[in-house]
Amino acid sequence: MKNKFTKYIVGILTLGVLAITLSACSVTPQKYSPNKSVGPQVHYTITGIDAGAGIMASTQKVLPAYGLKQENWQLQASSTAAMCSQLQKSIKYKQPIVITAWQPHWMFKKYPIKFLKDPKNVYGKSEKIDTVARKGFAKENPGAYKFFKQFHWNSDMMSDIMYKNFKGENPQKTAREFIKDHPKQVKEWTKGVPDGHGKQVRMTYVTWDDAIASTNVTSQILKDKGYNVTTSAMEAQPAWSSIARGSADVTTSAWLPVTSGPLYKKFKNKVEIVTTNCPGAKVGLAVPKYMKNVNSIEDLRNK
Ligand code: PBE
Repeated sequence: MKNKFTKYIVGILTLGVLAITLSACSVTPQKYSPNKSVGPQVHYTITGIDAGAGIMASTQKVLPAYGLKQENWQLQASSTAAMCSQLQKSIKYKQPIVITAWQPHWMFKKYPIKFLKDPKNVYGKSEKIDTVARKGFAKENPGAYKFFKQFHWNSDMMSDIMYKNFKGENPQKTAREFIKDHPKQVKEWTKGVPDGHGKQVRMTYVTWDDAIASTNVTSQILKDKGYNVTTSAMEAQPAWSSIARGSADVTTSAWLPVTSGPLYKKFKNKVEIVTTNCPGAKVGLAVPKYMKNVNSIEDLRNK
């Protein structure tokens, strides 16, 4: 009798614990509510990317500039991939999320998101992607320099490449396909560029999607022209300092004037801006389009 009773109690307890555990696991955050302030809905958190990115530094300036610091908003560092998978999950359940975003990038092709207005222009009025070389590169390697001076493309071309890479295509293969599909552009970029005869070109880049795209395309074209091109992936700070020191020659992924601005300022005397290779870039915060009442960074503040 006693034994039976104990079993009964143990059974009830087990069920109880199980029920609590299951319900805890299945708690999904609430859907976005247009009638409530955004802050509490996202736990005053902006989902960001790797800490070394320029967009992270700019966002740290956004917090005080828009009065979000007082509300204890914080910027959470992660990675582009982690941020995008968080975004994807939120979109699936129509939950609120605020992310750091930039264009050109495939995220605007894949997800229904919108940039928030930045009336204080903390992220800059008009960003562009520049090619930056060490001082002396033009003189010592005029052929390759000429190519980089002539290398200009646009956001659409870049986004197409980035999206293919995102879907799992090999970036070198994507670059070769792009070169094959754009003979006119490649001809313009290589016009008057002499054969490299094995001359070395050392490129640096950070493994951000845009830099992977431009580094693969340019290095492949120069290789086809007979140059001996090396590409080294590193963090943003070493990528710039190696060019400044002269242990690397060139990078095609400087977001200026604002996003990579702090690094440019630091190394300005030792580097040269060769050209703008992609105009019309944009950096800022973004939210899913269903967050109807959030259209400006100013809308993040409690009403
Ligand atoms: N990005 C992409 C980088 C540059 C390229 C905007 C994430 C950044 O420094 O923030």
